[in-house]
Amino acid sequence: HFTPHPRDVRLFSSRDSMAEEAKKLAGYAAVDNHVQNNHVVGVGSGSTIVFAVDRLAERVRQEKLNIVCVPTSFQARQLILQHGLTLSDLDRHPELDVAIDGADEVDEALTLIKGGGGCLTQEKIVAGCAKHFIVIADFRKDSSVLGQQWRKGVPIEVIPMAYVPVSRTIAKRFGGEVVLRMAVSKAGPVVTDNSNFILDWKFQHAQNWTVVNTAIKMIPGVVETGLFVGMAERVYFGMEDGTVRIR
Ligand code: ABF
Repeated sequence: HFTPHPRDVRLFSSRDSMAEEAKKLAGYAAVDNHVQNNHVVGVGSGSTIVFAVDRLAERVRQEKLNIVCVPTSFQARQLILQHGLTLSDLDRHPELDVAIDGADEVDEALTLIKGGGGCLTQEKIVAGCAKHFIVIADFRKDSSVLGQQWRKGVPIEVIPMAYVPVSRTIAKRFGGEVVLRMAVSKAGPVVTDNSNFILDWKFQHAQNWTVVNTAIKMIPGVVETGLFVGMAERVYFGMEDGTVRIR
């Protein structure tokens, strides 16, 4: 067991609480700048989006906005309902004005790694239906090259029966290591909202993400990758100094 020195405990928790504040700054700024009356809004997953939904609900109440929300996950659906927002889906609203979502890592070109929470497929579908896809994140997600901040690899959703051949193909063609994501209890694999498994591909070095993303998607059994290439229009980073940096 690792027991940190009391001095470091204080350091850790202050960085963490700074990150929480930063998530809030990013979430609030994105909602204030990109959501207007009569908008259909895609609601992402994770912990940062919680702040955006808080702000959205506040604005709906205060400004009497008419907003419809499309969720990217079971969690997002619960958030929308708990906040008393209007829940919809892609059947009724296949075209969204804006989608707002978190990310695990963002590089200079706005390429994202997403799916740390396992909701990448629905997140990519919803983002793809939005006129504007806006990402919110704290300063820890900002990276010049993917892999510097997020160490867990690229999440890939697969059909359960294909997880072994897909893992082998990816490792053989692109290097690195591919692991099946296990539940916290270790009793079995993580199962997604779509009843699939998640592989985490720990790549060794930066790649041409456009090429790699397309190639991985072509492997039979792959449902979706957590690489979001050329999708994000803008990223809001909450910073340690209390400002918001927009890329
Ligand atoms: C979703 O939640 C995911 O794609 C990403 O993995 C994660 C980000 O979560 P958080 O905001 O908690 O860092 O957006």
